[in-house]
Amino acid sequence: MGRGPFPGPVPAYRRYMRDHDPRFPSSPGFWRSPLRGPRFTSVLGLVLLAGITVLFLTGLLSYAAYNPNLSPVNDQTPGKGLLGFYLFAWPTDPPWLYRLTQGVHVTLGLVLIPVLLAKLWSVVPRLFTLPPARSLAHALERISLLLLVGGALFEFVTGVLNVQLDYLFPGSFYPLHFYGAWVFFAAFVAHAVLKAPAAVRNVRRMRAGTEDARGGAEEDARGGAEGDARGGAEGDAEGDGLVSPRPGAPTVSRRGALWTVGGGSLLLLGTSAGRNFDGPLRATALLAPHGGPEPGTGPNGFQINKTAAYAGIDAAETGEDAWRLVVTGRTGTVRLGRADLLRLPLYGAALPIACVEGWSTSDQRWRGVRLRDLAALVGFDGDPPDVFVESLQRRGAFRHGALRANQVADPRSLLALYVNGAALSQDHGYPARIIVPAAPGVLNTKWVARMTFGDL
Ligand SMILES: Nc1nc2c(c(=O)[nH]1)N[C@H]1C(S)=C(S)[C@@H](COP(=O)(O)O)O[C@H]1N2
Ligand SMILES: [Mo]
Repeated sequence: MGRGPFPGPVPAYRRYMRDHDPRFPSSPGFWRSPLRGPRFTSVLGLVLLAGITVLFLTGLLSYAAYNPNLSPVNDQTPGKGLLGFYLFAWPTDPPWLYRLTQGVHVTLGLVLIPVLLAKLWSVVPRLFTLPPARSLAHALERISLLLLVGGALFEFVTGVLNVQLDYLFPGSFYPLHFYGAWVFFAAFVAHAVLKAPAAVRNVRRMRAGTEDARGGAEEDARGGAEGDARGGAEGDAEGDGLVSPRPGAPTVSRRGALWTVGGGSLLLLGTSAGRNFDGPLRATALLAPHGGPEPGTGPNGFQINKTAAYAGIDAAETGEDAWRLVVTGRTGTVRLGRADLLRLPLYGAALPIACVEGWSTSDQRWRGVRLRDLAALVGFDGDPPDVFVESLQRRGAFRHGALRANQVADPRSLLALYVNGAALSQDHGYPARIIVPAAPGVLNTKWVARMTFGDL
């Protein structure tokens, strides 16, 4: 085996060469790392099984948090049909709920990158296996793997581009990541159901300690052989064809390689997690666009998503004379200047901003008019409905959002005029912005111009 090309034009010879000549990636002998094998792949696979399940669930929660059913704006995914389901109205308690779920979604997604890459590396010989399909079943399995690998890369790449590059494609990210998630997760479930039992067995055997002392290639080879003896798919499906038949000298032990992957993940954790905290901790989020130092000090010195300049908000439109809030409801329309709002009862609420991009602030002390009091001004006493909020902003994303009745009813949901004892700064939404407990930051519309209460 593997001693060089077989001469001859006979197709059977060629096939033999293809499968046995180590110069071809389709031959197992081409792949020489002694790290590859069922155990290495299984450990990484089980980490991904747990991690990606959490990513999927927190992703679904984020979807639900967008109030996807409220027309006309929050979720405009075309043709979402049944996939647009969600199971409950997003609650307003605990107020840090979205900060937690989305912080976990984004941070965990980043942390899993080294694990995903190592897992793909560990099974890359399979990509080259020839013939591409031995049977219909085999063909279907390989297509499902294509969806699995393609889906994983797609979801991770779109996710990273979105959180790191400050919305590279704000309009299209949402449906792309949404549909990609369903394709990826369907393939992921099929794969996990097929492979998890063998992976668990492989890791158990590893735990049983047979490998640690001796390490590396020899063990994997034996593991693979054992599996084969017990009959391929059942025994060592994860290890099939992964163990190099002619391993090179080890440059790192399998344990060392796992530590390297884990170290990469820890590094990403250490340079990402800080985006969910304030002050010195945020400065540790070296990799995050919304990490780094706070934008200035003082009452308004906390993270800003889009500045007034970016959003094209002209100071002339927000001045006392120019700005009017237009509130519409059952009994008609009222127009209120900032001075009118200040004459209404004002309330305080300590609430965070938690962005879909996985950064958040700790609680800020907001002060303003309760949303339910505004609803009452236009004929909704006691039982406020949904509301559609529009900003002064004329172009770009996030300039409007729909809030559900339970969010309007919460006494902590405010049209905020002050934060931390000072008037809102232009960048934080002066003269007035929405702040709702537990809602994604994107629903906290800044520079509010118009609120329409009623069934959406
Ligand atoms: N009009 C308007 N409101 C907006 C946005 C925007 O771009 N325009 N960004 C939203 C997003 S995505 C977030 S996370 C929060 C951030 O609020 P902050 O900039 O005050 O921290 O504002 C929301 N409100
Ligand atoms: Mo956001």
